[in-house]
Amino acid sequence: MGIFRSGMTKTRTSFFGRIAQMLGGTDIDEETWDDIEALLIQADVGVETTQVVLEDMKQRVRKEGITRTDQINTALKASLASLLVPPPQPNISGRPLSIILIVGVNGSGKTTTIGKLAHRLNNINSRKVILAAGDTFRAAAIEQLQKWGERANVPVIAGRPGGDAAAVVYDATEAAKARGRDILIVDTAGRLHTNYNLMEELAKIKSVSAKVVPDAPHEVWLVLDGTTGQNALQQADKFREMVDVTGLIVTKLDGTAKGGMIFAIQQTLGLPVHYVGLGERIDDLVPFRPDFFVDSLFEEA
Ligand SMILES: Nc1nc2c(ncn2[C@@H]2O[C@H](COP(=O)(O)OP(=O)(O)OP(=O)(O)O)[C@@H](O)[C@H]2O)c(=O)[nH]1
Ligand SMILES: [Mg+2]
Repeated sequence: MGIFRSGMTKTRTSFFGRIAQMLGGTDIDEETWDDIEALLIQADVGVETTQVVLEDMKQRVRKEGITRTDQINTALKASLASLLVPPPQPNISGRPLSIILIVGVNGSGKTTTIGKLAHRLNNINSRKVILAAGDTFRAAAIEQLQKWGERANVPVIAGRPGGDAAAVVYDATEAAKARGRDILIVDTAGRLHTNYNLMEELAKIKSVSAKVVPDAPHEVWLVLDGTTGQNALQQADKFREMVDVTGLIVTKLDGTAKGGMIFAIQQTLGLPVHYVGLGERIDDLVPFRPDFFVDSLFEEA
């Protein structure tokens, strides 16, 4: 809970936390709804999702007989919470080797997230993690992943810069099996959906891993930069057309006042958010908890 509160400070102090002061103790009228609508849109909840929240709130207000604006916070919290679905357990146990493929646009936070995830799964959840440096495209990407591997104390399988990413993934899968590792996390180069070659490469990585381990990859997580707001939604649509995205990780929520985008993401995409990034340090990746998240957006009573 504490890490959500500190990570979401910008969003809380800029938007949601201000609602109590903004509303005071008068009776609810049209202006009240207009004020809430403006606040939600500024926090990047999105136009459509904002309407869903307002409708839901109005129903709650009617049902519970709320008449004064100072009671409306509770209804808002409840409406927001109802949009968020607790993520299911990731599909990464119950077999000798599970493979997680990490994808996303350039700079969304993939490699950093993999470092944090490796640390969490390896050192907190006691799973034997190994990493594949599948970003052979960007200079320094391999070294960056190797540094995270050292920090998280997990092995990294890498090839040559400029080499074939699918071959690296093949080698990593074989190495993972030979060394008895439980979870292979594959880093990939950042890409735009318009880059045909790189999108083809993703398909190749997918099929290579499936050749060595049945049904792999078991999870395909799209990393979305939380500071890009509504743009992230469009990216998600494009990636879904190319690979079977099974879940999301939303990063950099500590660096934005527009953390409301997570409500739009869940409402629009219906994909589970498994983890959120709330900082740059190794333990700043936390499993997503809707209840903690919503609470962190409001000032404590
Ligand atoms: N504040 C903050 N910064 C983050 C978070 N996650 C990642 N970053 C930063 O975002 C920047 C980009 O991170 P990378 O992990 O290199 O992103 P990437 O998606 O691997 O980038 P490419 O491989 O170039 O596509 C780095 O400076 C990270 O420290 C987060 O949760 N919070
Ligand atoms: Mg990277």
